[in-house]
Amino acid sequence: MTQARGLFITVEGGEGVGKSTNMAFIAEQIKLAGFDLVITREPGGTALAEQIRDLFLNRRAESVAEMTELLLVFAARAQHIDRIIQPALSAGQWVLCDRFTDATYAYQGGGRGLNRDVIATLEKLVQGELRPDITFLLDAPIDIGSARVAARGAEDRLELEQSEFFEKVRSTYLARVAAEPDRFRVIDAAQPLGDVQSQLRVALTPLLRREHG
Ligand code: Z5A
Repeated sequence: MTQARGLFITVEGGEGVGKSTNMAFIAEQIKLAGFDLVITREPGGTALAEQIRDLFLNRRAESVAEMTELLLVFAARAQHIDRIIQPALSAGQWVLCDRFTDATYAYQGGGRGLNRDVIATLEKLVQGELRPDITFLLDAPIDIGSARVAARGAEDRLELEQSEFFEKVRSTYLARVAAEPDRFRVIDAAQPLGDVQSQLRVALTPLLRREHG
């Protein structure tokens, strides 16, 4: 019997909306339901891709060209898919990934203004047919996320951007939800953490009723 492909779940949203906090909650629910889970993130997920993440995020004197930024995230993604995501899914494991290509459309497309068709071309080249099955979008007004990040301190290169950039990121995410409503589960991340996790639990319940591979 051929192995059923695992479920590919991604978590997206602007800065400070609570992705890291809620990744742990989602992972716990999936594991409690008995599924074999790989938890990972982008950019990153392998040693080489994490090095690319550092190149991508570290603050530096030299400004980073928009196309360089785009190619760095797709270089990291190519490695991550080949070494981690695709093997896990093929083996029937579930993959839970903190950000994926929706972030590229939101940040490099919406935020930086790079052409959407160029991103789509790279998406097809690097990913083939691979797309997330389900995406949780943690959505909150940008001032809420910014305040949470500021309280945490030590901002990376992208977190230094102005609010206009983050408004474009948020509106691009919401436009993607409108274009693919079946894939996205939008969570109101402005609520207290307990309420955010209640929303996540409701959204996860039907997924966790699936048969084990
Ligand atoms: N990027 C890109 O440009 N293109 C791409 O293709 C990809 C990524 C894949 C790294 O992502 C950067 O890469 C990111 C986009 C870019 N840049 N930005 N900005 P990252 O995921 O590592 O960084 P981030 O988006 O900035 O995430 P973050 O700063 O780590 O925030 P978070 O994970 O969403 O939030 P958190 O750490 O879980 O929570 C922040 C604080 O808020 C923390 O103290 C929590 O305890 C608190 N918190 C969380 N939820 C709540 C609620 N509900 N109430 C109150 N307080 C809360």
